[in-house]
Amino acid sequence: MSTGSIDSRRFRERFDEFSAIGATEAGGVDRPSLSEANERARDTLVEWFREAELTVTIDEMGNIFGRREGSDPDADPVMFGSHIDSQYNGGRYDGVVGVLGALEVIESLNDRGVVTDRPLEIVAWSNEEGVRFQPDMLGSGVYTGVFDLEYAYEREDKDGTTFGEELERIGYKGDRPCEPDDVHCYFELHVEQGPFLEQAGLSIGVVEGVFGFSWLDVRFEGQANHAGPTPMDMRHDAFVATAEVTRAVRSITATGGGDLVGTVGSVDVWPNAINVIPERVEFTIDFRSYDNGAVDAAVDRIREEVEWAADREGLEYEIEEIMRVDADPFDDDCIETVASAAEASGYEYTRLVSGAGHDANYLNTVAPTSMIFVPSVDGISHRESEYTEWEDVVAGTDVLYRAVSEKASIR
Ligand code: HGY
Ligand code: MN
Ligand code: MN
Repeated sequence: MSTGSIDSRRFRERFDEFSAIGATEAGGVDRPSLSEANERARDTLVEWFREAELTVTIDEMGNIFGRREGSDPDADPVMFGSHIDSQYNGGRYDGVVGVLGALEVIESLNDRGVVTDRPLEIVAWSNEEGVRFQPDMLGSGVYTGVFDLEYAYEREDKDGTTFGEELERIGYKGDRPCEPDDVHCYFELHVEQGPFLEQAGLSIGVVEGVFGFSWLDVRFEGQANHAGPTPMDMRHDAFVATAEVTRAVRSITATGGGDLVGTVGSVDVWPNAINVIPERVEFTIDFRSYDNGAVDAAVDRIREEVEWAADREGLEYEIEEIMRVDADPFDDDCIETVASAAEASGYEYTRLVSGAGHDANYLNTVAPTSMIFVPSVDGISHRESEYTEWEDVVAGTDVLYRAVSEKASIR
């Protein structure tokens, strides 16, 4: 059944088949970057891209590109896509809606025999989530020159395996140079991963920009000792300092103003035993805001809090900023193209900025960029129960089809 510009049934069947790859009992997916499930998902996608008569290329970072020629071979392509790696036990929609939605746009153009003026290039970026290998948006970050290839290949997971080794092992270390092409513009369809569209009762979000964010790695080093006989005034407890810094993150965001958010998401305690005073704790801090100054101030403040907590407890400490992305607005013309596409499709929409990071953050540094959001039920994401109503996925893909078609025609 075709609604608007795309074939909802075909798209749904493909989405369900893809969701079965690395599916979890609770209805999510476990397809972290370069894992066995991610490899199977990649293989499936490459097969589907080829069936859609796309010319498939894989670059040095394992980014997967599918190209459809236009009538003007010299014209810069319209690029659109997202990512297919997931959180550990994450949601089925995060990233995948943007990649399979892009493929559905290609299939629908094929159905109609439409030849666009400009070439089209759809893409699945590697390592967007940044949970197994930090930082996130690594594939698009190398493509846009934010990171160099060697840095990316050396990223290690918690077992000490490197990104480069894993990319080689799964056969996705391609030979297409991972560097920016002349791209006419970039669109990304994505689930909102927040509550605003659902609260507003709208299917479409026209995204005007993405929060800036900072990721910090903190390490406290104290002294393991017996939890029983060691008097409290003789302790150097790495976890107590961690708890104090975590409270400080919360108080900084409470007073940091505006949309500042802060999270301590990953904590490794050693030796992590019930009757041993924690000797070492390594943990992460994630600050975000659409105001770059607010993120800078939060990072400066937490550096002080880390030092004070270490002093109070008599600990060694290290703090390293492992990633910093600036917030910056998307391209006005691309934003208006998405808004007009939503109007032409008959969807009400609102304009908003994204609290989640996306590959579009980096594409925005090399090509005019904007995004299309569709609602997340209960604002849930990065969780197996992540869910978006299918008609909203279709609506977003409809808008993507129109926005891409608009930009792919040369007047
Ligand atoms: O962290 C993020 O916002 C994205 O999911 N990588
Ligand atoms: Mn995502
Ligand atoms: Mn995500």
